[in-house]
Amino acid sequence: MSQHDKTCQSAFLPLPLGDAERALYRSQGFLKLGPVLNPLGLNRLRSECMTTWSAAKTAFDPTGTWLQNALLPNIHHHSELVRHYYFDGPLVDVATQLIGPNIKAATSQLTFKLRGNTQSFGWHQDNGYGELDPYNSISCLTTLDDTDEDNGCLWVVPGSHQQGQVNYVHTLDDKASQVSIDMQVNTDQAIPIPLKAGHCLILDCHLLHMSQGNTTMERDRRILFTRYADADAVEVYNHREPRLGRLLRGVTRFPEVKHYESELPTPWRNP
Ligand SMILES: O=C(O)CCC(=O)C(=O)O
Repeated sequence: MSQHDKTCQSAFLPLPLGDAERALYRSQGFLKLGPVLNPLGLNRLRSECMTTWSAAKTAFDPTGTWLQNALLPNIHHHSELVRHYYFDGPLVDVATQLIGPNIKAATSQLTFKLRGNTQSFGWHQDNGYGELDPYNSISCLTTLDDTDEDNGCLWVVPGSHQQGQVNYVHTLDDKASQVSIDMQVNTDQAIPIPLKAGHCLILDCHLLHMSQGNTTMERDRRILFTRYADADAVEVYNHREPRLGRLLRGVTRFPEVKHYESELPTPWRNP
């Protein structure tokens, strides 16, 4: 490991899960973990993510879509610390404990609601947007700011993952060819999940969740979203082609996953 890699690693804090936490995850479909980063690591992660965000995005547009206002994909292409966090950070060990020994990286993106971004993101299951089989992928939402109900923290329906995939329809938003999900959901049991900056919310792929807008004018709500899947996970919506992403632990039956590198610019590929 290079000196630089060691410096990145020292930004992260280990997240060993006990039996009680694993049992809680199985029964409620989510886990609050943290802190995941030390204060210096959090500052650096926030700064690298914000630099990338500012270069790519314009100010909040109330007539724009969620994709335009709040989402930036493949953030690990742009930030070295995100790459380390996504590929070698403590969440990879969490994934092995919740999914199994064979793990691949499935998604990295920013979901930012900067101050005044009042758009909500409706109830959904992550497997409704990108259905992966087996149905055990995890979404990890690492907060870069303190989050609460005022600035758009996540809401979940505890235990809702146990019903599996809920019926949904995709609606095409003609403004940006955006796919959104309309879903009838019983949200009587919904609870907000406020989190301190540098902590993480882990979600089962079938857990119902949403977020309200950020109605504050002085506090951002920035989240680094990473998703991990079984190394053999296939995309149900894409003729069951294997989801491409770096193999992080264990083995895969798919050579294209085992040798997958093309997502990254050459200097950052595996040697
Ligand atoms: O960042 C948010 O407010 C919601 C993100 C989310 O639920 C998702 O990307 O699945």
